Amino acid sequence: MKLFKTAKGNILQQNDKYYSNSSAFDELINRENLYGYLSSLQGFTPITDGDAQLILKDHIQPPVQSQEVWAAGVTYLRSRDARMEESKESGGATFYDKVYEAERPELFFKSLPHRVAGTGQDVYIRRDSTWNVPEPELTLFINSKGNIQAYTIGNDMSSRSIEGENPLYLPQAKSYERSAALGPGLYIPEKPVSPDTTISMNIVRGGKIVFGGSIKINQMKRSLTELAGFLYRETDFPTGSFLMTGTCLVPDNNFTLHENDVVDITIQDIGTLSNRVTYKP
Ligand code: DO4
Ligand code: MG
Repeated sequence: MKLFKTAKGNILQQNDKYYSNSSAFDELINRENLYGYLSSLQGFTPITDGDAQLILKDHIQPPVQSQEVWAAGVTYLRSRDARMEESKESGGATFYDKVYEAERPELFFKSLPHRVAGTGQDVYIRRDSTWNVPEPELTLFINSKGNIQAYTIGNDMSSRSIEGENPLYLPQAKSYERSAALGPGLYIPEKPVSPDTTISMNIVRGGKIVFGGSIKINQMKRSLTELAGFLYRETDFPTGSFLMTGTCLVPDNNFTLHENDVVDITIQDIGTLSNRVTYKP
């Protein structure tokens, strides 16, 4: 089933029927057995398909209220190779190789909730960066007890020129206004997502696809529970957290995003996250 946060309340989609509810999103999602709770439809009222579609079209928000957004890096071989290449001049390449093999994963703080874009909203590229890319990532919603309860789509917008110049610049390459997009909603399955789940990304410029690709999450070096476990080792998240799990779709080195490009990321069963690229006004 899917849960959407909107400016008109929460909308649940279950077996092709829609229900609405006005609970605070934080309280609604931070549970053990979120699937079981939502299946009971407690506190939800049926609404028509037409009403639900209208609300979702005009009022959808990113599926986050007070949660921090974190990200894992170098969880796929393709990401390790891309980082090693971009940072070879700075002497930083070896760190990516080491972290790919190490027991401890790379985890970094990505965004506070107010900087996150939802589907249909703009994401930003930095004016002080010459090489900007989107990173399509399966994203976990982990409750305050550290258990994965739901999934969404994440775009870890990144400056590869800043990251490549010096690994210590990672926070500036990764964390700035609208550098994170999440959505369209939360996907809450009864069982964990299948390793055969596919992530696809199209980047559209002037109506033409300038990058397209897809991968399966079974290419990831680490398990989803391992990443969640490291994030919660010595850190509390009272309302839960979001964790982007790393990218495997990396456009060629001569590709950089342009203003007005549209990035569409689709993950099987979850939906499509669509964002236009622009500069911070
Ligand atoms: O270490 C740099 C960031 C890696 C990353 O964001 C990814 O692999 O997705
Ligand atoms: Mg990433």
